[in-house]
Amino acid sequence: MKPGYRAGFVGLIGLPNSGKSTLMNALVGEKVSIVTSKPQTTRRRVMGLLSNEDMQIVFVDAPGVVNAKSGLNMFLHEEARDVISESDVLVAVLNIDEKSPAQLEEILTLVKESRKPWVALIHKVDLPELHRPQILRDKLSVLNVPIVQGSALTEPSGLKETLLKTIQPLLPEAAGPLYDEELYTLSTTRELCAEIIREKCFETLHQEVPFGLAVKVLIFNEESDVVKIHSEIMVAKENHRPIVIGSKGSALKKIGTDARKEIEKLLGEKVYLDLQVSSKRDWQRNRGIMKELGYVLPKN
Ligand SMILES: Nc1nc2c(ncn2[C@@H]2O[C@H](COP(=O)(O)OP(=O)(O)OP(=O)(O)O)[C@@H](O)[C@H]2O)c(=O)[nH]1
Ligand SMILES: [Mg+2]
Repeated sequence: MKPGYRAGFVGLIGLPNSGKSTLMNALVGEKVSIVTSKPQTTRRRVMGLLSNEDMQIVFVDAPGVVNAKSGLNMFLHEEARDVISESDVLVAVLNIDEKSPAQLEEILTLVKESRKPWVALIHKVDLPELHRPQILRDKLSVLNVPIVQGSALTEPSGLKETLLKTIQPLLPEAAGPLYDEELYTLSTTRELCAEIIREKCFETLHQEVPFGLAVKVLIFNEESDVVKIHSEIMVAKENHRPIVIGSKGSALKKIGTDARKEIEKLLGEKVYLDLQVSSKRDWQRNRGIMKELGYVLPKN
């Protein structure tokens, strides 16, 4: 390895909808994290890897920071805080369209209190400038922290270059990479498929339905020329089932077709996708089901 080689975990921390997953995908150059226009899309940390001759970064895309003391939202709250404590470097993703300055302050406080090296990213600067960015810059200017600004949506490569230059010196020195340099994510294929299906549910369904919905891949069979995937879409209320299915099955058909096309692209193979919709009342408050879905709550 070159002298000065560095490697480590970089947590992307911000409010829901601040563009963390979009940024993660831009940095890694692959779609590893799902993106929707709805807040609270990311539910569990997603790791995306970037390796070059100078460094290996494991970017950790965290759920948006929310305050909650129970159920799924408490899991999101804990997950974001765990990512903060387990990262070597943090990027505070501060979106200029955030309506609540108090919540942006909260992100800054969380990141500062971690005492980790961090970078402030003023994000979504392609949006029309209101008075907010200047207030944000003024606040940041007294914190003695590197400030980067950009848009992962409209200028991903410029933002990537600037962010990497800023992050590299903050990473720990390392004898070599932490993971195989060919890897671009630590998610399993099953997890990626379940997330793609969930993304299509978020895109197709509205109001509270997507927030109470979870996806589990039950069977993933690659033995024939067509990959067979059977998956369950779980809703938290019985009256959400007919909404997910839609009139004459139209909503479920759209979710299935959109998800199948994207999974086929991911796998480079033909896919048969079967989706069943089940309802498990208030699963977001049931520790057993949450654990099965990988949303593990702390004991107390
Ligand atoms: N205008 C603009 N929109 C962006 C930018 N980055 C992301 N978005 C949009 O913002 C929305 C949320 O993006 P995500 O990447 O899912 O945001 P997130 O922070 O991961 O959200 P959660 O997972 O819910 O916490 C999507 O509609 C994106 O297309 C940006 O740089 N500019
Ligand atoms: Mg996200």
